[in-house]
Amino acid sequence: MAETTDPHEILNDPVRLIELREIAKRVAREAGELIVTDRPTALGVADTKSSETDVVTVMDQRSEQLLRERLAELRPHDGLLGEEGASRPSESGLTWIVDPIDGTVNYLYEHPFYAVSVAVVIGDASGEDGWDTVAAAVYAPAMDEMFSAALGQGATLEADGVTTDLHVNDPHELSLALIGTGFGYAAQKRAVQAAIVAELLPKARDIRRGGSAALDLCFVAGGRLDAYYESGINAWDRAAGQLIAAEAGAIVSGEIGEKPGKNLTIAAAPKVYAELASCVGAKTR
Ligand code: LIP
Repeated sequence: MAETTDPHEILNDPVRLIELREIAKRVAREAGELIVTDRPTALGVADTKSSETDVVTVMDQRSEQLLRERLAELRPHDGLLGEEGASRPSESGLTWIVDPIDGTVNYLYEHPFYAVSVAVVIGDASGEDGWDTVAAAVYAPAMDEMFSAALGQGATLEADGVTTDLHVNDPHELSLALIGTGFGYAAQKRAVQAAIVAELLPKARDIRRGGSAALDLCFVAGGRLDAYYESGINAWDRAAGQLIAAEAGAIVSGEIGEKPGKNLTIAAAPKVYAELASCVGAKTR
């Protein structure tokens, strides 16, 4: 695939966007299959990060190694940013942002809600929001579900040999909305988040805490959640899911009027977005 000098030209090139989406799906599926087939019988914790509960397994590391190697083969001039440390500067203006296992604690506990998240973005991927996703795939191997999207081309779910276009639900008010959220690994942050969810709970239909931001965002896209919000997630947790949710009709932001970021990520069906954002915004700072 010939590379142009201006990466922004890809925004007007549906064929190239489709090619990037297919690469994202291919490598996400390969990594997803690896973490299932090669899972050791006695999987342990290889390392911890921000706290004793923020764990890394050998399969997080092997999955990211596969993603790094395959993307270097398929897209040698693109950059790379991975949760477990993979990093490569971009020559093309495009960067792949990957989470080798999003929902690592679920994976460790053999809870099926985990995924490989692969996004390709345009812009400065070194920061929280100086980039925009142009193609994405989130593959949940335990459920054999492939969520994907390309900018301006909608979002789909591939499962059981069937491809379905994804569209958000249409709840008319927050009290009828099923809302996903998540919590950080630090006790002090969790106390703040608990206070916010305690205020929200009586105002919503119900709350779900799945454990994978990437899948929570895809579940909003597919109408399995009406909205999702979380404070403290990283670029690799959301880079793919935020495009998939937006392409399915969700309003995706940080605080109202801001891009999603470390402080806050919201993806919501349009009619409940403003009410949810007013409940969870600002207080998460
Ligand atoms: C996870 C996020 C999730 C959050 C978890 C964890 P990880 O990412 O996807 O939304 O609530 O605490 O951070 O650590 O499994 O890649």
